[in-house]
Amino acid sequence: MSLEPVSGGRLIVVSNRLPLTLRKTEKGWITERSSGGLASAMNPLLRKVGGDWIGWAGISVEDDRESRRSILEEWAEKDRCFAVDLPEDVATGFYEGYANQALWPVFHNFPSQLKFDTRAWEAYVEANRIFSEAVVSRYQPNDVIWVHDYHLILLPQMLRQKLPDAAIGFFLHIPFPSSEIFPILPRREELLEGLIGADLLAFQTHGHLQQFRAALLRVLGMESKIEQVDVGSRPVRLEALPIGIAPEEYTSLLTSDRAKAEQYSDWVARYSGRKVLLAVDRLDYTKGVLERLRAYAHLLRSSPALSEKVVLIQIAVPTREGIDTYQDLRTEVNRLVGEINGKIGTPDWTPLVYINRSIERAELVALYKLADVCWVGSLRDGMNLVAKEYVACKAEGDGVLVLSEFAGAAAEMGEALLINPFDEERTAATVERALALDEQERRLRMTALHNRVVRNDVFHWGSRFLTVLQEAASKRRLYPEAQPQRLRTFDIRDSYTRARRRLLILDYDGTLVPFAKRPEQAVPPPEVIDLLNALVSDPQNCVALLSGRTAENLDRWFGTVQGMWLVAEHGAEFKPPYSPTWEPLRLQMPAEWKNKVMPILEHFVDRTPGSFVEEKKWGLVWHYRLAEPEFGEWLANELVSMLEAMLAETEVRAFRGEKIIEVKPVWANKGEVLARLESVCANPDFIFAAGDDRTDEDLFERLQTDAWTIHVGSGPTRASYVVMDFESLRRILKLFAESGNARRAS
Ligand code: ADQ
Repeated sequence: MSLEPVSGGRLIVVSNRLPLTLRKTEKGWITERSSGGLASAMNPLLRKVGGDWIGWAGISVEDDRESRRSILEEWAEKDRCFAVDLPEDVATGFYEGYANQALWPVFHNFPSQLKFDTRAWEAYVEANRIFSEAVVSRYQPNDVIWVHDYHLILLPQMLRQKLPDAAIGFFLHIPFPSSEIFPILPRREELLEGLIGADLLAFQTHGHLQQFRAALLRVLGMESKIEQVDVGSRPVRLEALPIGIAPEEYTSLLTSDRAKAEQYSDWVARYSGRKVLLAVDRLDYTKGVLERLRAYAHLLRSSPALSEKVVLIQIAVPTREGIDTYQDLRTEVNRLVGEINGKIGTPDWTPLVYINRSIERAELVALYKLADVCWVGSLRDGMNLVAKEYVACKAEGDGVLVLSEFAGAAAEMGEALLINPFDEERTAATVERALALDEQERRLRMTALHNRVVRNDVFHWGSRFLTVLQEAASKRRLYPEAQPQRLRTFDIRDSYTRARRRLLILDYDGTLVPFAKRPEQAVPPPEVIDLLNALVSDPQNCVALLSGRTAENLDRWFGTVQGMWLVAEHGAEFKPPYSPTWEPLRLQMPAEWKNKVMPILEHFVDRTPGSFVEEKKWGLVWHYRLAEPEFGEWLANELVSMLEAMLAETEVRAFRGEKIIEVKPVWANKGEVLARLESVCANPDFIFAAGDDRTDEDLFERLQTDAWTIHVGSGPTRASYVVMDFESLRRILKLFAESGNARRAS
């Protein structure tokens, strides 16, 4: 797989931090490697692919700008790392404020840690804007832009406005929260709108992707497919792409670094006779360090046989220390470390080795190699690279991974021993089991994990992201050509007149007549009945009226139009011309699901003055045209989210229509009926289909490109043509009727 943009352009990576960080020492500014998962993963990838990296270089104040400048220039020249400078107040509000005290906690399901203030939000917007300018200034046509993570959620849309044609991808490294929690976030609409400016949105797991789709539906009322959401007529591709590591960055270190190899031998001697448990985390409350320490204390207290036989090495890198919560966490961790060693340790045994600093990569690898068990206890984590790094260092198949089921890694590392880190007692029991696992099982599990981590490495991930992004961008570029055109009456009349066999498929509400306040008020006026009679009277025509209405309703209104196909409830049943009876499209009974869904809809009726439920044979419809518009839309989103979860395993779905939510079987759709119509009206050389809402889109999608598919009204559509309203459509049908009459007369 290739990693280079096929467009011939360059790759521009944008993330909050660069892989290099500036640190002020007594001697002045020095360059250090950045810590954290994003830098660990992207650094090797970018070294291989080549490309520019745009990111923030850390807080700077006016008087030290000059002294930093030469270092930043060197970064740009040597490493192609381009630093964005943020004014100090913007940087603080953006990074410590909205990004890390609003987005981080809420995205990790810790709403109680949410702190919001408007100034921090404004700083977040401003920082994203400054980033967008930095990208625009480097961008050249055909470049591919890859935006990373929660700090830059507004960036895709900002870039789309400035660079409408650019290929823009976004990867979220952290989880996406459930649709119950996401709406808590102040400015949630802007966040979602920011994201959907991209061509590709990728998440660590399918679970996160599903939660994102649920949030889109609930907050913006936007429906999506599993792999795509349409923003107007612009498609946005959705993907789950679990990140990997560069295994050889770890495995090569033990052999290449002699000093570390010696240190490793020292450690092996020091811990001989003891089992080593290892934990490596940024000191963040989402990583479950406190919970781990408590579970460890529980284990030691409940299993005295382990006394002096095990050691837990906990590496904790300081992080975000400007934020109070992190300082409190550090204090509590320190207290617990003291308590465990003080109360459980002996003169010959320190049960817990606590290292509260960043360590070198080679040292980390030596520890991975040494550890009998790696204990990843995240309360919530996008992926967790430590789990993968440990496994990569276990080529011989020794070692056991204990992994939190709430880390994204759990979705693809099923051979690990999974824990619920909130359950102290059972976690302790699982760790005990890990320590005692027999060799055969250990090898079996570790070999499977190791092979997978090596196979699905970060290059594989990067290459897949860039391939999908470029596919998505080229698909979008094709879309404008597929935009519906205005219908030219001359062309269609000409085509109609020349045709020998015609299939005309018409929707009713919103297409032939305007919407009425209540469904029963939309009685067809005589003009429409005359028009339909004129069309069916032409023996070359096969006319079908496809509606969401019930069979009984269609009979009552169109029973006098002889020779027309009637299709009721979006395709659930139909009546051929001159037939006295209705036939179901599938030989099925309307199912019992209605008994479960009806009480929910009734509950929504109670909550929404002016709304009501219509019961059909095959479906149920909640109408809210008369409800207060904003409240109605909000409740409609709620209702669809609730029904989607409830009906997930069934063949019934909730569909949004024009001020309605319709619950019906998936197979009852206009696209399915088409096959039946085409089998009776064989080989038509003129196919005409007109409709105004989403149910008609199923039909347009099924029809070949040479069919005349007409969307009535505004909004996105797959139809080839649009007309303004029902009156415009009637004018076209009148033209058809007149040209038929004229021909017969001549
Ligand atoms: P992080 O939250 O930073 O990343 P993680 O995936 O565990 O979490 O990555 C941490 C990285 O830092 C690892 O590469 C690890 O080796 C390194 N590291 C940790 N402690 C260290 C120490 N003391 N010294 C040196 N290095 C240390 C975010 C998301 C994760 C997601 C990654 C990548 O929160 O869920 O896996 O991005 O997408």
